Amino acid sequence: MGVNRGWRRGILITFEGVEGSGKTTQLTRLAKRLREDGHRVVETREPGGTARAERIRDILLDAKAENARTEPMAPASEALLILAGRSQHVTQRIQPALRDGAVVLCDRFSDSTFAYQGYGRGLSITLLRRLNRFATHRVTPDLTLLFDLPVSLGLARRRRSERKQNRLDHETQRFHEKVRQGFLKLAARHSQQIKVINARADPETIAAEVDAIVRHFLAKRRKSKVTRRRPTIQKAHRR
Ligand code: ATM
Repeated sequence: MGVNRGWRRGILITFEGVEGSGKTTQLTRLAKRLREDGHRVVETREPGGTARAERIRDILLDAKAENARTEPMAPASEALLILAGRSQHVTQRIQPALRDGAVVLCDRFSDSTFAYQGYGRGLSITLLRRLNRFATHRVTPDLTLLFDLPVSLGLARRRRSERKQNRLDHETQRFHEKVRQGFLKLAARHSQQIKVINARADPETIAAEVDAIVRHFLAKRRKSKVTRRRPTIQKAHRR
């Protein structure tokens, strides 16, 4: 985790997964529940999240057939555009919100870059991590919810939805499979940060699981704040 984890700051929770995993719906539901509990909540997404970054998103996800045929996007170009948007998003929106003590809920973040551009496109994860550190000023998620489901199910859900298909939706099933496996590898390696949720379940069951994970995380964080304060008090007494 990054150097931004002092107890005075807010919390960054990211939502990850393959297409059609229902993460966006769950983000909205969690935001509502946290607000009811009195938290200040910022809902945002990537690619995008600020006016400039949303313009970069448009370039990235443009699915116009003629563009894909005549000038496919180079993987490095895709990665750098994503990171350019992230830098803008982090400095202009996420960092100020965290400094303000908000709970930031972000629909996709760095782990999507490692899964899509790393495992999916085959770019070096080590290089992507270095570039990502540069783009984010080392802002890392405190907690990541990974909504996992079989690719065929996700893509079928996506096709049934009313949302317009984007450039990445047109990628092969094999590509999306590599992305899914990439996410699972990341989760296995960073199990403290990334919690895997079975996205095949019904929305109510998923919402209850999300709630339980987030409540547990917040309680643990409150406890660690208290224990972190104690040594300072004892030191003051000794003087
Ligand atoms: P949403 O559909 O979740 O808004 O994401 C848009 C696309 O952006 C998604 N593609 N599909 N299909 C994944 C892609 N993306 C990346 O490839 N890398 C990233 O780092 C991010 C944040 C998103």
